Amino acid sequence: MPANLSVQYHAAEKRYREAKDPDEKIEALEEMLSIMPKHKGTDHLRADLRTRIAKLTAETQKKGGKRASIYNIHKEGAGQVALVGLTNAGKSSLVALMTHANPDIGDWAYTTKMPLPGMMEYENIKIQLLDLPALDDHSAHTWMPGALRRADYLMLVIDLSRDPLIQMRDITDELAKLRTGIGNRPSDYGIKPAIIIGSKSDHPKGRSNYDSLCRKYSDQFEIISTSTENMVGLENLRRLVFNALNIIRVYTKAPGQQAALEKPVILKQGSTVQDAARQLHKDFANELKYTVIWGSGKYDNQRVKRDHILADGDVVEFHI
Ligand SMILES: Nc1nc2c(ncn2[C@@H]2O[C@H](COP(=O)(O)OP(=O)(O)OP(=O)(O)O)[C@@H](O)[C@H]2O)c(=O)[nH]1
Ligand SMILES: [Mg+2]
Repeated sequence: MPANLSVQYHAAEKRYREAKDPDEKIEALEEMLSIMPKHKGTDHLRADLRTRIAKLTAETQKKGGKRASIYNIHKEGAGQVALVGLTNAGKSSLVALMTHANPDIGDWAYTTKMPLPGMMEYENIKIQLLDLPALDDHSAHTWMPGALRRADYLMLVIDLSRDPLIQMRDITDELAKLRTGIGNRPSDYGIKPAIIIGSKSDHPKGRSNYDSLCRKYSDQFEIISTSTENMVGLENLRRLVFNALNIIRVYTKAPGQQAALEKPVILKQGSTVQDAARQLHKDFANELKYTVIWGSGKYDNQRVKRDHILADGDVVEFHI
């Protein structure tokens, strides 16, 4: 075992050894895997962790795997964005408005008890929003680290009717307890990318609280404000989430056919023609003779090499 594994790794390993049920063991193993540095010296150990996770997952599935499936929300769409914040910040109200999901909303504390996914439409794609219990609801802290780790992005929901800076401090502290880092504060657990939504901008103090939030945090996070009461800022929210995910939409077509513009292939920003081909079929990329593209090339209808970097909206025609 490499000698330089962190204190956090050993803490996770201890949790793994002491865990009673397979789901807890899987959680701990996933955490060990996410903490472990990725280089040649850890290849073996990482493969071993993956094997153990696969074995345990197969076992829990055989037994019905109820607990795992309740808290482990299956990812769908172009990315998963988890909503985090203190109680009553307006997380569930946003999910209710932006998706077809039906979360409970209430002005009492700790309304949301379980993770609840909803699909948010952005132009021709869907992005999954994940409503979560309040970060200060400690009864959810057993399973929240896993949910936060699996999410692609965090949406910090800050209630603009209350002091935003105190909320940010409390959120950062609770996230640290949940073994998740954000922004430029040093973290032992790796930093999860995050955006900030200032909610309840309709409140009389909304504007000044938004301004003080931006003054302190706009160098670390993208920040916008919304009101589900007045329906303000919701289109900005869709666009901000899409941009944050760093994804592009590429339309593939066969020669002589129309591109399916309603069915983009979703790729990471910086992906190449070869990556797009591989997404269609894993062997397809090897058989590529040449590719013609419309969009980010210098000219439309241009032949490009397989390492050509694609842009959002490109149409790609593969010739094999
Ligand atoms: N004025 C105003 N009130 C809002 C807005 N969004 C939510 N609320 C109210 O804030 C309260 C809490 O909303 P929720 O959406 O349940 O908050 P939450 O963050 O999901 O709360 P927990 O589930 O307890 O973590 C409710 O009474 C909502 O009606 C808003 O934009 N403006
Ligand atoms: Mg809620």
